[in-house]
Amino acid sequence: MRKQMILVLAGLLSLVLAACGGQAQQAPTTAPAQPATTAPEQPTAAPPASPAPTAAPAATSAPAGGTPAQPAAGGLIERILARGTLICGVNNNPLPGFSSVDAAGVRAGFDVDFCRAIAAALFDDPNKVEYRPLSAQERFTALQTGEIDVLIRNSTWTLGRDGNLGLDWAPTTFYDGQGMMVRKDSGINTLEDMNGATICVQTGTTTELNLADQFRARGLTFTPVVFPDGDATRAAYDAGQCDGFTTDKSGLVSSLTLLSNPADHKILEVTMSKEPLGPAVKQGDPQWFDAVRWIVFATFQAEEYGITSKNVDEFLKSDVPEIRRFLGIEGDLAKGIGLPNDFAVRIIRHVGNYAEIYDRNLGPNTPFNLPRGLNALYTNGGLLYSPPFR
Ligand SMILES: N[C@@H](CCC(=O)N[C@@H](CS)C(=O)NCC(=O)O)C(=O)O
Repeated sequence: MRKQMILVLAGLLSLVLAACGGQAQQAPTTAPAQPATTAPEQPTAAPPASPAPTAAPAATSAPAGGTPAQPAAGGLIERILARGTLICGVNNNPLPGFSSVDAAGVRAGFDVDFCRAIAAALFDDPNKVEYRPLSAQERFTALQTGEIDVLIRNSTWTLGRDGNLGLDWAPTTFYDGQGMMVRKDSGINTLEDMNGATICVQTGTTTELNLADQFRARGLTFTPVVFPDGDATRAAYDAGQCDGFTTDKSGLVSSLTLLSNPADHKILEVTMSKEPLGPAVKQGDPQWFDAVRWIVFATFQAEEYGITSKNVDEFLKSDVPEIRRFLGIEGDLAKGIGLPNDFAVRIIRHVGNYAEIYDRNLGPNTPFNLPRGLNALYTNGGLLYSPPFR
């Protein structure tokens, strides 16, 4: 009996550590049988737990433009198309700018737009998405069990998560880093001013681990005040229970708008970590992984070419070979990744290129007005770079 208890406790601990990006080894095959408990916004039957990985069909010549998708038999793309909606895992708490639901019940944000881009590529309809709100703790289990097709929830790509949790990350859509928020009247300007401070932090995140590393490296002590969800963490800081509140800088900028007196707070200059955020899928379906990757790349490439939702019809008349290939007017490039040849056109028309997505949610006409920084194209000094569409 005691032995059983110890085993159960050890199992639970390894799950928590794995979700936190810690050392626990959790191979995909040992994924817990129970899907994440969060109720879907629009319930749909969950797909089978283990998609059978199938090789992509061999490329054959096919007509250009609007070529039907060639999804691998038994693969996730085929099942998503048959289901008629993409199941996209998103944040369960409001993260304005990234994922939140407005008064009319419409979900919007930067992460949400990438769910919409995938639906646009698959269905020519960005609304064919069922959003599955997930907490930090639930998110990776939901992928492992097949409850969701893709996770787009401010989730950092790390070696431990990629390897030990049996996941794959698509290209980073938002290069972020961990920050620290404090009250303006606290006299705190650097982490060094925070020796002995209490810090509100969320469990199940890279944040919790980075915080400990950063303070230890600087020889500083702190008391973590830990919460399982973002709303509670922010509320505790807002209520004055902590001297500092730490998470991704995107999360801080977003949370600032939800505090009772945003003007009373500031985000320190320091960046404590690298937080490359992007869509994640379950390992084992290479065609689906490729499709999600190239959908993200298409948003970068469209920006590089200057193709937008407003001018895409003009570009469809282009006689420049690389533009014609990118838009699927010529060739049959997308067939091998199970997408229709015009998938880039569908994304651009319905959701826009990367700059349009960024500006709509985080740009100068939003409350966030976030400079592009690392999230600029490589041609503008940033890190966004698409491999060739050839
Ligand atoms: N990028 C980090 C942090 C992600 C994260 O969960 N951030 C918090 C704070 S912004 C959040 O989204 N909280 C909402 C919630 O879990 O309820 C990670 O992948 O671990």
